[in-house]
Amino acid sequence: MPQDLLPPIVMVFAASDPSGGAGLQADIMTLSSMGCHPLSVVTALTVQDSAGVEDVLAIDADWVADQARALLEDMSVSAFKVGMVGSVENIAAIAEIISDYPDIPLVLDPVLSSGRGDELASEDMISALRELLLPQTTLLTPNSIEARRLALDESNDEDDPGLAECARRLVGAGAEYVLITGTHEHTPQVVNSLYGENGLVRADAWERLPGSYHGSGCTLASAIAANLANGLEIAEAVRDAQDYTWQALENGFRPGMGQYLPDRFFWAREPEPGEDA
Ligand code: PXL
Repeated sequence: MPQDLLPPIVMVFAASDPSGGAGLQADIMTLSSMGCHPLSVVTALTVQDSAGVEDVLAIDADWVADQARALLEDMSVSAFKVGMVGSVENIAAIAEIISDYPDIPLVLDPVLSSGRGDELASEDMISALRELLLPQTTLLTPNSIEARRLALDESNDEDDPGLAECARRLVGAGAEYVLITGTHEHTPQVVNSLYGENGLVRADAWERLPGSYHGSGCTLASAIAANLANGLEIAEAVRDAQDYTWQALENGFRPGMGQYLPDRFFWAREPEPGEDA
């Protein structure tokens, strides 16, 4: 294959979700479905099913750093994506590596808890994300709950200042752009809002789907990373990735007794014209 026909390469730092719903597996499927080649650096292992997370084992930070360094000395990456990190030490290791590649876009999905509410990040990890990774982030993709947790000063019991103000603070803390997803807001449609240094850049409203999904945030953040790696500008990357994610959710399936999983390869299972659905 000629070198200029290489698929764009995206390095993800994420935790294994053996259910294939969220985490590293969601990232690998999404990036592959969108024409990229994923490099997968494991930050933690989890024990979980489609309902929730039972246990987490963080990988040693030296192992996280070694997995990434070996690949980065061998290949050129077009984007980084960071999901669940596992420990404060892992955040420090990832931040140090990414600081050596200031021109490569970084999508940071701040995974703080599972869909069921299992805690996946401690307060120390939230502080470390804010201090070490936010200043290097091209696009932060919190849901509205994560945006409030990252932006609010919990020490002085502040009232909710609204999502636009949370975004303003997160940009102030160093993120170039912030996409706050609105699934958890009590609105008829799901409204996802992209903010930059001058405030709102775009807002997209989507029909609210009836199911409860495992891995929608990972899918969206990876789809954006794929689009950035494919050369799209941020607003277009965000819009197109929402469209892809919405279709993956609409085609979601329920393999167990818990949540629905997105079908990141919905296009491969669509009937051909003339074929019965
Ligand atoms: O959806 C966030 C997420 C990311 N990564 C892993 C997870 C989860 C949610 O459960 O388990 C490994």
